[in-house]
Amino acid sequence: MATILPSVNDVRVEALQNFTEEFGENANICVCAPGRVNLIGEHTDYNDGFVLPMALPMVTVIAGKANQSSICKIVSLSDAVGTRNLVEFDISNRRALKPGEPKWANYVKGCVAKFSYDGLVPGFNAVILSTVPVGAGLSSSAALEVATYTFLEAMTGFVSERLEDKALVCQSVEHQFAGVPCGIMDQFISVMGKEGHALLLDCRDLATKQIPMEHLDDNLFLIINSNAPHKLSSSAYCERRDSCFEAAKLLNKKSLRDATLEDLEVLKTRHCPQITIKRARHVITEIQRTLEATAALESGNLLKFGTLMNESHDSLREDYEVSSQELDTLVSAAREVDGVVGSRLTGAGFGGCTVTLLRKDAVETAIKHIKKTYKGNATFYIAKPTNGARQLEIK
Ligand code: NG1
Repeated sequence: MATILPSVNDVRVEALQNFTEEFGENANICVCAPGRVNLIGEHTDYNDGFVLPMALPMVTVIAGKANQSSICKIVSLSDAVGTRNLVEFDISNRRALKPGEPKWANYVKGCVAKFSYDGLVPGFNAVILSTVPVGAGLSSSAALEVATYTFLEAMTGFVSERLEDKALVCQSVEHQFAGVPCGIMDQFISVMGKEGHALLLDCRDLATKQIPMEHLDDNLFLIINSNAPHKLSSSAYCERRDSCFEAAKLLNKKSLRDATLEDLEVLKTRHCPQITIKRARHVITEIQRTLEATAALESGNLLKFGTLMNESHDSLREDYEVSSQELDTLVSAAREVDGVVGSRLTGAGFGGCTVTLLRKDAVETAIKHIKKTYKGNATFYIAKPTNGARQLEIK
């Protein structure tokens, strides 16, 4: 059986109750922001390419209230950061806030520091509760940033005019307060997710297109968490990013978005290391696959979509070298099941999750077969596309 996630409403109610227990009064603001699964377009966001993520019913909820002081008192109850974690910090000079310990609080501090509002941001009490697993490639960090930013908007009444700007500020928090030089995909989808849709995002000009998932008919996306967290991911992520920038520079191009397969031959003549050529080949082919996959989804050609998912995984394994034994086992076991249309790793790689497109009537057989084959303890979730960050009722 796939794991049944608590509904957003359940998480909301629990967060509000916990706030009352922690602070002895009721919260007057409650917000949530979702994690995401990327269907295709991996390691393309920082190369100005295309990505196709969708927002998940896994969410980070923040319940809170301004507290008439300049102190933020925040309790995190997320699985992510242990059972109960309290942090306090002074925001009288919020622009001067710096990252520190505990690490999880840096996402909150960063948003307070960078919130694009010139007025006074009051201190506040808050409870954070999340169902987005950490280190699984489902964007728990973006969910926390975007939820915090949405909370600040609700508290101050200062709402970003353009959703793009909100996502960009949250990305800069990830860069400067978490030290992760990520692309723009995670924050965009957490802000802009739409029920029943995936989001095609052009990471160069930030143009977006909501892609309806109505053609899925009797099929669905299954997320499988290997529960093997991202290993080596931050150093390996930076190395690959640097290789891509190096390849673009050798080609005198702004980014690999502008490169073609012919350029791989040019790289050979410019003494480019073989490994850099492989990295570039993944990015160039993945950008193309993402566009083809979007067209396939729009026209209901799911077989084509599945084939492209498989090719994406193979390219991530062979050329980008970000898969792992656990992810490869999950993907190949899934592909052995009748009714599976395509399967690939999702997110940065080196652990985390896979995403599989399959017929609804094949789900139980697939889960059984994968559990038998996979030595670790995998968790299975059915992925339904949901809305992006929003305010929730406080009643
Ligand atoms: P995950 O898998 O959530 O860590 C990372 C980056 C994305 C993107 C993907 C690969 C972070 C926070 N996000 O996602 O921007 O580059 O890898 O497609 O590192």
